[in-house]
Amino acid sequence: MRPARRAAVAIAAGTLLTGLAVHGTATATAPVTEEAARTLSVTAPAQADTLREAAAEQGRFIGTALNDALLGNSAYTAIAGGEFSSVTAENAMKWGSLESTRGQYNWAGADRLVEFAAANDQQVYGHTLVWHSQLPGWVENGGFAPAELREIVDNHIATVAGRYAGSIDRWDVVNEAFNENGTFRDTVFLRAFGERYIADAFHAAHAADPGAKLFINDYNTDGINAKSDAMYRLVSSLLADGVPVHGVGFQSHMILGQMPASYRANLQRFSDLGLEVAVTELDIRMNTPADPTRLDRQADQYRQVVDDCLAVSGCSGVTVWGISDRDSWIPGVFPGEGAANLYDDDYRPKPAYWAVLDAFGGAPGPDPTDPDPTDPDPTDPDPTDPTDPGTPAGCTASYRVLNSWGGGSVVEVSVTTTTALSGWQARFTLPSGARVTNGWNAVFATGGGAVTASHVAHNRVVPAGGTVTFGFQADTGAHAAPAVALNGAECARS
Ligand code: 9MR
Repeated sequence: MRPARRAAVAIAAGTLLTGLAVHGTATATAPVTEEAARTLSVTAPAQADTLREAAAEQGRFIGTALNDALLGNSAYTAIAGGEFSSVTAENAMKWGSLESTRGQYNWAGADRLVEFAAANDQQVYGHTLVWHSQLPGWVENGGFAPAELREIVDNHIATVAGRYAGSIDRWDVVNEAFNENGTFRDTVFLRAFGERYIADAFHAAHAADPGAKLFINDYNTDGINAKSDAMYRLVSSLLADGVPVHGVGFQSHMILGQMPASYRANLQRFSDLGLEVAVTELDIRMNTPADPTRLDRQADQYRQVVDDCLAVSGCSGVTVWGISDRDSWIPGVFPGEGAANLYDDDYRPKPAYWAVLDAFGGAPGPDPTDPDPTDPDPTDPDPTDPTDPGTPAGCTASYRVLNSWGGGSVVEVSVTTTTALSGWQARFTLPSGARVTNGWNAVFATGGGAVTASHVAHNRVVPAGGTVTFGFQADTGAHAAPAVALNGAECARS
């Protein structure tokens, strides 16, 4: 069965965060009114204020690795859908996740990712078809004769790439094929077939999904060194042999202060072969706890990566490996290190986020001289501090249950403010401890039925007389509209 791409768009379009998307959703449920159009115009940014908008203006994608287990977390999905234009499955498309038992596939996580991407108008970066790690024991230790292993590998590639054909923009066909000294890594595949397993995998992937761009991906190939030289020789010979290889992925798991000086030149030489290059798993780790000096240096290093990608015409985009520091693989593998991502443990954007946004030509971040840079305006609510309601605003609010069923409802809230805001929180209470399960145009926190909806980047600034509209799905059926308070002041109903 192919994932229901169209259905997913209709169901989950609400997780989109762009202005366009909001009105796309409105179209599905109610005609776009003149008032709605005005709302769009007051919130439309002069300069891109999400990573995905800014990157798109440069003709690049900005991606993240999605952790399937976190797709129920609304703060996580709001960022994943709103800020990124490409998603890679952090684990869900690996052989060990999909086919831990021979011939028995578990598609649930990979399907969810593809559906999430369709709902959020995102590209999908498939990761990964042939890799020595996260390989099920039955493949690794099966003791198969080469002919049988050939069939197993071909079947796996045909089944996985075939299932998602048309939904995947790029596939990491082969991952981490090299040792640090540039020799081929000793794997079950190399032992059975020699290095031709790589060309064979590309042919098999191309046959299964002729539309996908096929990549080879590795780590510690970020600068010019023995390992990236070996990668360069390999892809040159694959191209010469007519193997359908289209791109090289540079994982870029970096250490603070250790950006290879030859990073740009390295990307460039692969681009000069006519290949696409992409930064595929970027993170920049440091000793923890992080401090402001290290976070600023990290921001500079992130900026440098984006600058280098933008300077290389074949560089199609940058994927960061996960959203927040809290969800990163680093602390588990490198104890005492972490803080490697663009968002902190509480999903607040770090200096690195603002640097990436700025490097892509987006809106400038907070003023570095601001004593509380996470609080957009001390007179308005600090989105990171639930006890700071900011300056109360005069407001009117409408709370509309658009749709409901036994255990769920879809709600849209519109709030019009009499005073200009540069940051806002709307609060209201759901019946008997119900929760927001996902939402759009705001970040939601729920506790005991009380809901706080805080602005997101694109609707942070609201002029006097302006309206913000956000919505959510709740795990409670039809219910009466509660009072809505904006920045601590209860709004008149409209
Ligand atoms: O981030 C992934 C982590 O959750 C897994 O446990 C790990 C298993 O090997 O893989 C991590 O992702 C890796 C990626 O698939 C390939 N390049 C290195 C990444 C970090 O280890």
